[in-house]
Amino acid sequence: MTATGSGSGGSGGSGDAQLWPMGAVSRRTGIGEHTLRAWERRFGFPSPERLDSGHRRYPADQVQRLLLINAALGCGYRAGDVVPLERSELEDLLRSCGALEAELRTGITPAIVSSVFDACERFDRPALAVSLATDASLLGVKRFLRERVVPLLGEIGDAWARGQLEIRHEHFFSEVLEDTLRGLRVGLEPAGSGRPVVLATLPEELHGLGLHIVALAVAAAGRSVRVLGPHLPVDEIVRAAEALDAAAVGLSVSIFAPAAPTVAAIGELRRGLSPSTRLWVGGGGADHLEGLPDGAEPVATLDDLDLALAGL
Ligand code: B12
Repeated sequence: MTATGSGSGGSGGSGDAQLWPMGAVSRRTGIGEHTLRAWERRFGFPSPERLDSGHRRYPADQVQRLLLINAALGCGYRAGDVVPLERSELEDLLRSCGALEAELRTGITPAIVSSVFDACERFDRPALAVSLATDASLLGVKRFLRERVVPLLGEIGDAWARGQLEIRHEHFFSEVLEDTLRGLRVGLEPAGSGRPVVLATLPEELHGLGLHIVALAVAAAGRSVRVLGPHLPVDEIVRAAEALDAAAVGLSVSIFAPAAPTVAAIGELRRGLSPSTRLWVGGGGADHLEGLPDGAEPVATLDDLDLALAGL
């Protein structure tokens, strides 16, 4: 493959085919640019592609392998022992010294947060998309959602609230994340079975990412799922649920949602739905809703979702 264009180019989608510039690789892996060049000379790895300008561009699988190499160095191995190893050999090695688990258990670190903020500030879609796709493949869907996606959204929201990131950066992150979540779900959807879970937000609720998070979790659990999207009139949700013979309707309610109108809309929805359709109310705002009608079940977290799915 010939590398063309700048680091911001790329094919979109899950990001697998995209190439990382050296600075982004260094920031993501914690391995200095000088070291990356030295390993390339000495060990033949990494082996980036070159632009016409001579600049290096790294495929995503090499970035993943570099992450594992860095973990092995942290375990006490020398570069000469681990840089030439294939990914599966590195994983075996790390498993044997317990480092893979330790590395993954670290969850979200300041280095990850700052590399994500950095990519947002530069609107660097390839870096962000590949970083998310890499984490998803290393962690698996469940842990990716719990240990990366949800904490990162919290960090982005806080950074926006204190003026560190602007709304354009948050929108950019949300768009790339939504594409990533959708891309992961599409691969799982054909295997989904049973009456579907239908997901939406109520009118005026624009926080729709929760729907994509939950949809991916539902698809990963092997259930059929339909996302209707945010800001939907109650009777439209009712009709969709009817048409699909939904096993459950899941609402995502953000912490921003005003309690009284939200509870009223949930009551109207419950009355419109068939008694055989469960109504789950999730999201950061679900905890603050008092007086939920009978038959509307708070299912606030992804752990609660697992239990609710098991009970369908
Ligand atoms: C992205 C974002 C936006 C985007 C949304 C884009 C999109 N496509 O979704 C946009 C730009 C639209 C937006 C707008 C606004 N936002 Co906003 N936003 C966020 C941000 C950064 C992430 C939201 C998110 O997706 N969180 C992830 C969700 C999924 O987390 P969660 O709700 O806790 O849900 C968890 C579980 O409950 C579960 N879950 C979620 N849904 C469901 C559903 C079911 C059925 C189940 C089982 C589980 C489940 O999944 C999650 C995993 O644990 C948050 C920061 C944050 N900490 O959340 C701010 C935040 C929510 N926004 C905020 C604000 C103030 C706003 C605006 C008022 C800004 C403005 N002045 O215009 C508007 C309001 C728009 C509206 N009318 O709804 C504030 C709310 C503060 C407050 N206490 O009220 C926050 C907290 C930012 C902050 N730190 O100040 N926002």
